[in-house]
Amino acid sequence: MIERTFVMIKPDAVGRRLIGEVIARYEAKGLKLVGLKMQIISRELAEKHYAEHHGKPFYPALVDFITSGPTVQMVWEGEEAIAVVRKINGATNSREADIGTIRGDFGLTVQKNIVHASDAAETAEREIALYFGPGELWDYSLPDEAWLRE
Ligand code: 3AN
Repeated sequence: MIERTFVMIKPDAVGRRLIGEVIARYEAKGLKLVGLKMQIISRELAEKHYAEHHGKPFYPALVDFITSGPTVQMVWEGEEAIAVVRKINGATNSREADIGTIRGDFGLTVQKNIVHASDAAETAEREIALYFGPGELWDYSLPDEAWLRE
């Protein structure tokens, strides 16, 4: 099934000049970029985004971190895009993430783990709506799509 998923490149990866490396992984896989922006997110938005983690010990540091510098917001589309992107990203703890994944190749910590991606269809819908207005996502075709769909 063709899905859309929300991905955010976190301040550590922007600071380490890894934006291109991250985007290249999703493009090489065959996913299609349908929305893209860069912003330093407000505390209010960060708190909405991470509402499910409210009350956990790492929550205050997580909100501090995600608002500490520029981030890149994206929506990627493709066959089972939600699960595929999570696989490309690797495990939350970058030290345990498999080599070959984004976190496994570029990260060393749990919190500063390069990327965020939606973990389920409902989350993807909620997160996309949190960061993108309806006029900011693009429907378009690419000539290789027949090779990348079931
Ligand atoms: P994922 O991003 O892999 O879905 P979640 O949803 O469990 O992971 O956690 C959201 C974010 O919170 C993680 N990306 C990471 O930055 C941070 N985080 C999760 N667990 C911890 C932890 N034990 N210590 C510090 N930060 C954490």
